[in-house]
Amino acid sequence: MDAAYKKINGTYPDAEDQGTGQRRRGSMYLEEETNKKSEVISCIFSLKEEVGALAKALRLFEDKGINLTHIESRPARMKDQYEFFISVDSSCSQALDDVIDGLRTQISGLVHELSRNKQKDTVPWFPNDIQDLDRFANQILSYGSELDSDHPGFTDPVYRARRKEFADIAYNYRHGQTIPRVEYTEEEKATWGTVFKELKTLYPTHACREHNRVFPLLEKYCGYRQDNIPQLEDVSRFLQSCTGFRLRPVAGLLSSRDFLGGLAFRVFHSTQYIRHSSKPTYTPEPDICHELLGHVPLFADPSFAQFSQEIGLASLGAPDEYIEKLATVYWFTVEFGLCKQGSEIKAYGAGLLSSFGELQYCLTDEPNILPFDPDKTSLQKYPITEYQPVYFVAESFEDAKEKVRKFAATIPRPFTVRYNPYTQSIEVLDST
Ligand code: HBI
Ligand code: NLE
Ligand code: FE
Repeated sequence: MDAAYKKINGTYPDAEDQGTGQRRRGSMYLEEETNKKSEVISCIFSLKEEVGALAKALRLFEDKGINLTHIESRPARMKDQYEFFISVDSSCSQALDDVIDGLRTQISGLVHELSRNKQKDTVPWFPNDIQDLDRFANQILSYGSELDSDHPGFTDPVYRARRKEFADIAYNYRHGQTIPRVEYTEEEKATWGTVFKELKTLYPTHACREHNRVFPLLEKYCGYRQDNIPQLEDVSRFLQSCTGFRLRPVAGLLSSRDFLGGLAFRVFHSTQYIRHSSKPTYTPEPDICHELLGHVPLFADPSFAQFSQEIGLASLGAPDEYIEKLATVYWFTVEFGLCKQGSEIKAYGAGLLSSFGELQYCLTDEPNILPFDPDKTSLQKYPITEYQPVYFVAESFEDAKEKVRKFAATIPRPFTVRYNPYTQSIEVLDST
């Protein structure tokens, strides 16, 4: 396993689920997820809640000699139904076809296959309807073991147990539900307080004007305060009233394809847990500080919201190598972007606006600053566990949007897509 991200199909961070990640020192670069050799195949099937239903389904796997590497259950959207999420190794690919057939005909009408080695020349699956995003919940990635073992929370059993509570909220969440409120501990509130206070003193000089314009509204309407961690539900409602963007809780990192797909629907997958108290300055993982202080203010800005959705729409059904490029464009804009404002350069990337360490660093003369140009930016390598050595500066959100649109037009797709906000679904227009 050589990828910086690795699929664990489960709850973060579970040592039992960790494979043997190759250790590399110094900077760790994001590698193409698509180069993973050993694929896992997953599927979800639903069963009526009755005695023996699961045993019957599992017998199909047993009969074909398939070894399940993962199984979990959750209540289905339909009443009296349970969903089972299972994974098998890709060596079972052929036998799994038979089992899926068997499930469909004998036991459960509803079987969704989630990740199968893609055949050449086929368009990768993408969500068509906002409810389809429910299918992403179990597809969580972990950083490689280098990060896990370096992670200050890795050896803290209390922190790990807490992370599992948050993961369960996200796994059970369905589109349209109210996001469960969380009572944060005193320690968690103290961590938030430190991050909030330090960042608030930097924003007037370091953050872009759009961020500074929205921040007071979040203080007024969403409970943004040093002594209070705002609730995702309240923030999501606020965002919906500004730009139609909404939040949905997520247990950890999604694949680039899934994550960008959410943006096409103006849905932002948001973590709910907070970083470990020992390192408030910078964490490589997204956490609630990152989402609420970094991302949320900009998703309330109409021009930026549209820019983000355009990246999402461009990703739908795109070939793997273009997903990689779009994810890189996303990284250097939405996550770590700088922009010109008058004669100055300011930060608009959420990864900068949520780290009081990197926010200061990014405007010193230490890093390299290059002009934003998707053709070049999309090819730039970057570390994911330390301050960025390179940043790209956009002329404005409008200019960045125009450039990304031109770039997206070069993605080979036999169709174009349009979002229909009335039905919250994707319209596919044949362009062949
Ligand atoms: N998943 N939950 C979550 N949050 C992110 O910010 C995120 C992600 N997956 C990928 C990702 N960000 C980006 O780095 C790009 O790959 C899109
Ligand atoms: N480094 C950021 C922070 O410390 O808030 C998080 C980045 C998530 C991609
Ligand atoms: Fe982020």
